[in-house]
Amino acid sequence: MANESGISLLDIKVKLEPELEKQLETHPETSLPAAIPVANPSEYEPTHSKSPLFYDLYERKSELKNQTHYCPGCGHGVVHKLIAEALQDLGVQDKTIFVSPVGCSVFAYYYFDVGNVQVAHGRAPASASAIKRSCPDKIVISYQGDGDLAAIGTAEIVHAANRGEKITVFFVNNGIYGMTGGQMAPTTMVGERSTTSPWGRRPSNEGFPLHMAELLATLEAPVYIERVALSDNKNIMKARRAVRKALERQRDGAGFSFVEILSPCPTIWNKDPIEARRWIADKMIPAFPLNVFRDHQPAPLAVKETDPPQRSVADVLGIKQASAGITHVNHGHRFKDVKIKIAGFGGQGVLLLGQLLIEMGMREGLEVSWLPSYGPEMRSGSAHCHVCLSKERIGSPLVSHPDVLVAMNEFSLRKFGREVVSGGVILYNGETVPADFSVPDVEIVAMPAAEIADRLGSTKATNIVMMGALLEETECLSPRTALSVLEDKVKKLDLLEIDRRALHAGRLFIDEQAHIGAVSQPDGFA
Ligand SMILES: Cc1ncc(C[n+]2csc(CCOP(=O)(O)OP(=O)(O)O)c2C)c(N)n1
Ligand code: SF4
Repeated sequence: MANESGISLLDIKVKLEPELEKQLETHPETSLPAAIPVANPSEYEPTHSKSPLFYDLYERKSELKNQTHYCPGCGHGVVHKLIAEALQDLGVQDKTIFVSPVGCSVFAYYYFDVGNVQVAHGRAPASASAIKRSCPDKIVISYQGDGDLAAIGTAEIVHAANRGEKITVFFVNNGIYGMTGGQMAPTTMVGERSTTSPWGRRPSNEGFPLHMAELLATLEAPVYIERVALSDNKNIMKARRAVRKALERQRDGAGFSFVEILSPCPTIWNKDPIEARRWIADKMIPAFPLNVFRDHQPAPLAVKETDPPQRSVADVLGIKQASAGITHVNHGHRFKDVKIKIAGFGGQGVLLLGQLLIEMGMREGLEVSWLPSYGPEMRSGSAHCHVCLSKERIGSPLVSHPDVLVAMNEFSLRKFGREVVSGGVILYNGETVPADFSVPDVEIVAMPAAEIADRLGSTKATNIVMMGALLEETECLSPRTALSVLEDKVKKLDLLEIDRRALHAGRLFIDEQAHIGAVSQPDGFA
């Protein structure tokens, strides 16, 4: 084991040998010297030191500063070391991205001095896939426990492997949920006790353990799959080679590589570190045989594939490029940011209205966000969306307290009306505001938008009537931009004509009817 200066005790002992002998002569009654002289680190050349892949300092709370996050004898530390040394030898520290999920494995980000991303429970292979596809030159590692990978994340790992994502997955299998105190994992062995299988795992009740390496080896795409164990030094050296090989495969641009590591969890197993290692050898290896299940170079694809067309994101999404398409509007934006909530039933164009607004915002050079929210019943179930238009970067797309609420029905008015900020506006699609409803210091405009749209030729245009009203009432975006967005988005000419008139009608309603005696905000928006 290395001390803080990276010099092993063995090195010190060798260098001190003559000194020790002299002291033993003067104190023959003890086998230890009276005082071991303090070694001067500058006199020694370290033969073994901490991998530079690890941070110099492991940050911990002051009362825990002398220990790592891992329990004594935990396998995570050993696996960390093997990975760090392999990355160092491959010279890929600066291009490695480590994806840590939930469980004791999450602590990896306190130790590895590489790019670190933390993701939701079980989702590491999905996130790692996205990262690798966006940054194909990076080495992307998904580091997962067995609860994480084989329970909550079963789908993610199977599909990432099946797609042959060019990532490396290190699967630390300790047969239990470590971090949460020892619940049964999919890998818990038959007869093994856990807090949720106190009588031992029974196949009749909890099913058989999942063998992930074997399961993934039934798929065509993976290029390398091996199971190794941290039971003794010999097996640790095999694990070292497996870790290295998996990373080399990724470096060489091959496909999905996976190393399952049988690893001790002395704390939950209630064993000391030595017993825990012995238990791996005696119990786990027979149940999870060590093997190379797959080791081949990627075979040429049987089906000829054409490269996807290289198009910009804006082009694929049908968005006009911000710089090319910015419309310079006369009024300028008088607000820093506007938060809008649009709510109603599915089918009322609630989500679409939000999308149209952010498209307009983009064309006017604003930062925008749109967050939809709807239940399982999209059509006729309730739906709402959050829209932010801002001159600055948007921190969160969630709108808890809107400046403007567009309530497409009474249910939404009652549900979200009281969230509107003081000085804000509610645009309500209804003849009149219900007598028993009011919000202090908020302007409520009731307008029969559905009727207006119906008269114009289609109730489908109700949302566009509301949009016209919103633009006129708040002046947050230019009607000219609205028209150009509608012209681009609405393909049916007859519907486009109705939408044009609906936009105009909504604006007119605010100008000629709603504003008689209504109060506008001094600067458009507070
Ligand atoms: C979505 C979600 N569900 C459950 C949890 C609680 N949780 C935290 S860690 C953990 C178990 C992790 O076990 P494992 O993946 O085996 O890792 P280990 O701690 O043994 O390394 C669970 C269930 C959570 N954080 N998030
Ligand atoms: S609970 Fe188990 S897996 Fe977690 S740090 Fe402790 S020994 Fe390691």
